Amino acid sequence: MDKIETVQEGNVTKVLTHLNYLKQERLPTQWCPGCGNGIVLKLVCQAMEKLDFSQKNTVMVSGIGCSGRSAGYFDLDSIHSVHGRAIPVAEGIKNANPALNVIIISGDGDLLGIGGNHLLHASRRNTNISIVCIANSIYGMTGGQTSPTTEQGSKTLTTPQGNADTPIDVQAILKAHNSYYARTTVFHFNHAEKCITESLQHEGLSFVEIKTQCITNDGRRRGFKNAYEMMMSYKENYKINSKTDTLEHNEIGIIK
Ligand SMILES: Cc1ncc(C[n+]2csc(CCOP(=O)(O)OP(=O)(O)O)c2C)c(N)n1
Ligand SMILES: [Mg+2]
Repeated sequence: MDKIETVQEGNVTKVLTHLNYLKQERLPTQWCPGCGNGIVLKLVCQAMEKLDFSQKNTVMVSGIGCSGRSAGYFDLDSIHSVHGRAIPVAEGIKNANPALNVIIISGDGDLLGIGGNHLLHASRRNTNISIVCIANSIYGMTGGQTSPTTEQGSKTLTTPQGNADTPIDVQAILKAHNSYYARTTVFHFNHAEKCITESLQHEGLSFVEIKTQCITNDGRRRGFKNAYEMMMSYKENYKINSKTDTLEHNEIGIIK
């Protein structure tokens, strides 16, 4: 298939060069209609383009899950690694060749659940890699079990009466070791792009927690009719705070 390079908007022809970071013959993605993962891919591509990242000098790593399929869509060296192990794989690549930009895109279950211990230690080492966490608050691929970012009281496949536990405080983990942490949502598109762009520029470990909707295995159990309603709930529930060193529960921003 030819590469999609332009789109016509009225009289204006827009050049979509950021799409050249993706294997366009693999599009559309396999993700469900309404899934937010495609938005994250686009944001990462735009951030890479802004920083003029070369395809030869950049490696994309994912773990396992719906979001774990992200790495395979990029037209550069990429690894769809094993569950929970995206971080050590990325650290290995970076240590072997520090000249590479090493980026992880993976899920909340993968990075904070089974892979949570690796995050603790990568943050302690402050390894110079960039992590983009697709935080859909659920184990999407396996049917909608609770994940470390599931809100307290949230109904999931494994907590039909509501989740009793509090979500993990990722901010605290990253802050403890002076690493870069940003929280954003797929609704706040420009904010999310800024968070990712700055994280790619950061020297040391960076972690962007991006709230993303899963209508299929999360939203529908919580009374949302469609993905649009879920995205509007991000607009409603999250406010940008660019003047703080600690984000409250309902705030999005950058801490570094
Ligand atoms: C060692 C191991 N344990 C369990 C699984 C089953 N499994 C596959 S994906 C997944 C959860 C992924 O959740 P998340 O990282 O949040 O990704 P999402 O599907 O939500 O994008 C699990 C438990 C596995 N593949 N390997
Ligand atoms: Mg998930």
